[in-house]
Amino acid sequence: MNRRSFLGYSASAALGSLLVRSPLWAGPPPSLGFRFTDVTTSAGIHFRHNNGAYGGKLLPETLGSGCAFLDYDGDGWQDILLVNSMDWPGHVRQHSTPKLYRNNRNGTFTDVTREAGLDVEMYGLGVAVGDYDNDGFPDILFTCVGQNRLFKNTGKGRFVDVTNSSGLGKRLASVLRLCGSTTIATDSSTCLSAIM
Ligand SMILES: [Ca+2]
Ligand SMILES: [Ca+2]
Repeated sequence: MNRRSFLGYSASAALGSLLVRSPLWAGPPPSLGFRFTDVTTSAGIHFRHNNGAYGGKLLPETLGSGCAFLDYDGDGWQDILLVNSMDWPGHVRQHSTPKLYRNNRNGTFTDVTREAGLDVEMYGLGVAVGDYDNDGFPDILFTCVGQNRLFKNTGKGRFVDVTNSSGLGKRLASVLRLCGSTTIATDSSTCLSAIM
């Protein structure tokens, strides 16, 4: 047995011994003390993501999309925002938008996308929530294939697209600085910074 064979044999033997003794192989795992139950449908969430796939096998189709919990109406109950993509140009088959679900405070949610002003097609991938204008209401930044979109929360149950007025128009990848007061403060001035 040469040196290389000996080292390979030793490594295999050590790994085998480790696996045999590992708790991972010692039977079923202990109870965690809790379980998750799928309540998507009973909670009123009827969302289907559209990645626009038509056979071209484009990279963004594989990236999925983001989601966020946010209390957009300030009632103290977390609402749900689900990012959506869309059909590719030249292969349009359906209208697909992000979805906003308002918390009904009883374990169910109501689709308020249209009345909230978010019935807007975009090839969304990710989302960030923050109060960029420090008015106490969380705003929404979608990161997209193409134009990123910033929606300002009016505080009256609606969002307004401020992408262009905020200086984000036609900036597909940028670093911007947004004044706000919430979770992504990067310095003592409590200003939000976003990197896209
Ligand atoms: Ca809420
Ligand atoms: Ca705000």
